[in-house]
Amino acid sequence: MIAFSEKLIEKLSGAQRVVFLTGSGISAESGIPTFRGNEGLWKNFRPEELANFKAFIKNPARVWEWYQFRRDIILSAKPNAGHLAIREFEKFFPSVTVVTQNVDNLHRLAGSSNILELHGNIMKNYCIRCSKRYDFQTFENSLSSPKCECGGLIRPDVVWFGENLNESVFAEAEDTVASADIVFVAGSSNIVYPAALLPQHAVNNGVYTVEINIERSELSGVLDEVLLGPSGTVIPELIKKIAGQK
Ligand code: BJW
Ligand code: ZN
Repeated sequence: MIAFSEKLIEKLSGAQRVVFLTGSGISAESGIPTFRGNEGLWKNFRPEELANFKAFIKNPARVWEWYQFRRDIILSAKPNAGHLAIREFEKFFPSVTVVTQNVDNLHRLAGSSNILELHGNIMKNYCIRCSKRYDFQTFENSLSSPKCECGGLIRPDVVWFGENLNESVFAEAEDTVASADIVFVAGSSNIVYPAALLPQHAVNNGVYTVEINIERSELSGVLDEVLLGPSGTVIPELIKKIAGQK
C-alpha cells in the first residue's frame, strides 16, 4: 500500500476537474517500449533519428518499416491497470481529461471519454503531396513505404521533431490544464517540447501537480509531489483510496 500525502488526499477530495498528462511510460506495462532510457526498445538509436521529416525523405522505407514494426506491437497490446484506473476516475470526478503524447490508442481502448492526442495517432496515415487521409487498413500489409494515388509518399499521422503540434489541440490542452484542480503527470521524461510546457503551465496557474513515474523526470523539481512507482500500480492504488473516501 502506498501512503499518499494528506495534502494529496485533501486536494482530491475537493477536486472537480482532473487532468492526466501521459507519456510512453504509461503504456510500458502493456509491452510497448518507451522512447528513452534503459528500458526503451529504441535505445539503439535516438527517436530524433527516425521521427523527423528529413529522415523520412532520405529513406522512406526505413522510417515506414519502423512504424509498421511499432504498429504490430501496438495492435497486440491491451490497456493496462494504469489506463483502466484513469478511466475509473470518471466515476468519481465530474471532469477528467487525458492529454497524451502517446500515439497508441490505449487510452481510447481503456474507455477514457476525453482524450487530447498531442502527437497524433499511429494508426492513421496521410499523403505528403495531396494531404489525402488514409485509415490504417489501407496500407496495413505494406512492408515498404506506400504511395498515394497521386504518387505522393504516405506517412503516419504523427508529429515529428521540427513539426508543429495541432494548434487547436494544444490550445485546448493549455486551457484544460490551467483550469484543472489537480494535474497528474504520468510516464513521461518531460524532455520533449512543447508538451513539457503543460506541467509548467499548471504550476504557473496554481494547479496542484503530481508526478507518477518510476524515476524522477526533468520536471520533478517544479511539481508539487512525486509518486515513485509504476503507473499500473500507483494509479489503481489512488483509485482504491478515492473509492474508500467517497
Ligand atoms: C514509467 C514506467 C512505468 C517507464 N510507470 N513511468 C524548446 C526547448 C528545447 C527544444 C525544443 C523546444 N521547442 C521545440 C523543441 C524541439 C523539439 C524538442 O522538444 N526537442 C527535445 C528532444 C529537446 N520539439 C519539437 O520539435 C516539437 N515541435 C515543435 O516544437 O514545433 C515547433 C517547431 C517548428 C519548427 C522547428 C522547430 C520547432 C515536436 C515534438 C514531436 C515529438 N514526437 C515524438 C514522436 C511521435 C511519433 C511517434 O510516436 O513516432 O513523440 S518523439 C517521442 O518523444 C514521442 C513521444 O511522445 C515524446 C515524449 O516521450 P515520452 O513519452 O516522454 O517517453 P520517454 O521514453 O522519453 O520517457 C518515458 C518515461 O516513462 C520515463 O520518464 C520513464 O521513467 C517512465 N516510465 N516505465 C511510470 N511503468
Ligand atoms: Zn496524394
